[in-house]
Amino acid sequence: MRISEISVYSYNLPVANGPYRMSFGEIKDVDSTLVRITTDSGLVGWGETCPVGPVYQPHHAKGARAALMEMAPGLIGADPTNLLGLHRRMDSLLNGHGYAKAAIDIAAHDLTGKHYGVRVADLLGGVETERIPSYYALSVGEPDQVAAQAAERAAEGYPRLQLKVGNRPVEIDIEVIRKVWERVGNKVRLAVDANRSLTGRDALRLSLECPDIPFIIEQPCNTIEEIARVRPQLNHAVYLDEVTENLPTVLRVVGANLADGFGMKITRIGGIRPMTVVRDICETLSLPHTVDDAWGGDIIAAACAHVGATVRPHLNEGVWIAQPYIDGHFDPENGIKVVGGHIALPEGPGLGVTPDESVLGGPVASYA
Ligand code: 0XW
Ligand code: MG
Repeated sequence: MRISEISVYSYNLPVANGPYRMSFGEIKDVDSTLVRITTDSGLVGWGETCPVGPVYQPHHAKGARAALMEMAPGLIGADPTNLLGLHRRMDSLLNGHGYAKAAIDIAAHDLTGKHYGVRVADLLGGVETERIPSYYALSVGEPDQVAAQAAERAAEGYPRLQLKVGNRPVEIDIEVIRKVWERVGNKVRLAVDANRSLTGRDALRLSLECPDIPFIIEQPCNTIEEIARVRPQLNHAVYLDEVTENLPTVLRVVGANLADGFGMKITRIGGIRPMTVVRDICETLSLPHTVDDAWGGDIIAAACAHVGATVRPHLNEGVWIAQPYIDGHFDPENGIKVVGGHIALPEGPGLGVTPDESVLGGPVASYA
C-alpha cells in the first residue's frame, strides 16, 4: 500500500460552556488541523493535531499546517504501514515539529489498522481495558465555584480531577485546593496543574501548606531547572507535562529522577508511535501517566483512547479529551465521548471514527 494523496483541513472548534481558563489565559475557540491520507489501495486514514492556542506549547495551528505542507510532497509513495520508516522519512524532510508529524502518524495508524482489519489499540501490543478512565480539568476559578464543579464531576463518575491554578496570589490557589478536598475528599484522585506558572517559592507554599491533601503537582514551574531546584522540598509527587517535548527530554528527566509521572500529550511527543515508547518507559519504571492531548476532536480523542486502553491500569492517570467542551462531532455516528467519567474503546478497524467530510468543508491544501 502506498500514499497517493495527502489533504490538509482547518476546522474551528468553539469552546462550549467556555471560556476554558488556564494560568496563561482564556481559550474561546481552537483551530484544529486534520489530515486525510488516501492510498493506492483506496483505503483512507485520518489524523489530527490541535494546539490549544499558541501559548500552551511552542506549537500553533498555522505552524502545523506549514510543517505538513513542507513534508507532504516527500511522503507521497511512502508505505503508511511501515510506521518506523514513515517517522524516519518525516525526520529526513523536516527537523522537529513533532506536533505536526503526529497528524501523519495518527493517520498512518488508522490506515494500518484498516489494512490488517484490527483496532489501533490491537496494533499497540494489546488492550488492558475497553472502558478507559478519563479525567476532568477544572478551569482556574473562584474557590466555591471550583469546589461545586468538582463535586458535580465526581458525582458524574470521573475517577480523577485536575485543578487548574496559577497566575494569581497563591493563597487563592491554596483555598481552591482546600475547598475541593473538603467537597470530594478521597472520592477522586486530585492533580493540581499550574501550566508552568508558579515560582519555586509558590510551588513550595502550595505543597507545604497542604501537607494533608494527597494531590500530585503537574508542571508547577516553567523549566525543568526551576522544578529540580524545589523538588526535594516538596511534599507532593511531581508530574511533568509541557517540558517533555520529545523522547530525549523524557529520558533525561527520568534518568535524573525529576519526574514521578507525566501529563503526556500524543501530538507533542510526535504521535502514537513515540507515545507508546513513553508508555513502555513509564511501565518499566512504574511511572503513572496520562494519555491525552492539548485539544482536538474525534480523531485525536480516538488516538488517545486507543493508546490509553493499553496502559497498565495502576499506571493509568486517565485520558483527557476536549469533547466535554465541544458541541458536535466530526463523526456524528461514532464520535468519542466521556460517559460516567470513562471512554468506550472505539470499535475499529483503525481508529474507529470517520469524519463526515460535509462537516469539515474542503481541504486547505492537497498533495498527490
Ligand atoms: C488538561 N489538558 C490535558 C488539556 C489542556 O489543553 C491542557 C492539558 C494539561 O494537562 O495541561
Ligand atoms: Mg498539564
